Amino acid sequence: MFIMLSFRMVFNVNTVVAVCAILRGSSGFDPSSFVMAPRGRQSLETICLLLAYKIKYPQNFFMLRGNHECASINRIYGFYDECKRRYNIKLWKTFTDCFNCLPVSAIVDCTILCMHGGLSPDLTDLDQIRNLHRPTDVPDHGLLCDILWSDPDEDITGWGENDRGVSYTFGGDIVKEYLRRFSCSLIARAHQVVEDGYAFFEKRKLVTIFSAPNYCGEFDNAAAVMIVSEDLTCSFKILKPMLPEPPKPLATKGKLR
Ligand SMILES: [Mn+2]
Repeated sequence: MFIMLSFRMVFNVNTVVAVCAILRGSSGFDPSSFVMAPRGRQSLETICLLLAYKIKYPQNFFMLRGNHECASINRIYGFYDECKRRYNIKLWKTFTDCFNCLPVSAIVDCTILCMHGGLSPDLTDLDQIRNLHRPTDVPDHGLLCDILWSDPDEDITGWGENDRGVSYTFGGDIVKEYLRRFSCSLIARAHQVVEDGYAFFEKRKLVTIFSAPNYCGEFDNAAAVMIVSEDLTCSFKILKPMLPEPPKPLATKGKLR
């Protein structure tokens, strides 16, 4: 918790990074990443490994909060049950305290703005994020909620209603306007399953990255990690999804002659 709080709510990263977004139990990744979202099986192993990396490499490994790093959400989506089944409820409460301290945004080399969900109509200055107090729960509306919950929508201009019933959607015009406002060139976010593991939006001004293949066993999506080189070139490492097992050939009894 103290390590989390030592990073500002929006912090700067000036190094070569790999950006991961959304891992689940049994997903592999490199240290030096942005990561989030315990969901699915073996969430405990995943989050403990991430926290261990954070303790071992505090200046090279970064974690941002996602909408599931919130007691009311992971109470429902399996993390609470996993803590209770394998350990106890007190452990879940300790994780909640830890999640309430996570920063929510990072800026790579003053250029790539990272967050889990997206933009907020309440966001005019990044200092507003810096000034959010921690520990904090995720409120059901407002700036912090939007950063963790909002989604881009290529069919709209301006702000729209979000099907999730939480936060907003935003069009490409908003992406351009906010990038100009913050003097950034790319928004990197997660929060939506994308088939190839990554998907661009608004002429490469926003990228959705998803680093868990075959998400929750319900999707056959690939996973991706974005690598940002020293000269700020972005490339992607793709982990292909596992294909469903082919049907077994029918057993034949003896051969016909
Ligand atoms: Mn999410």
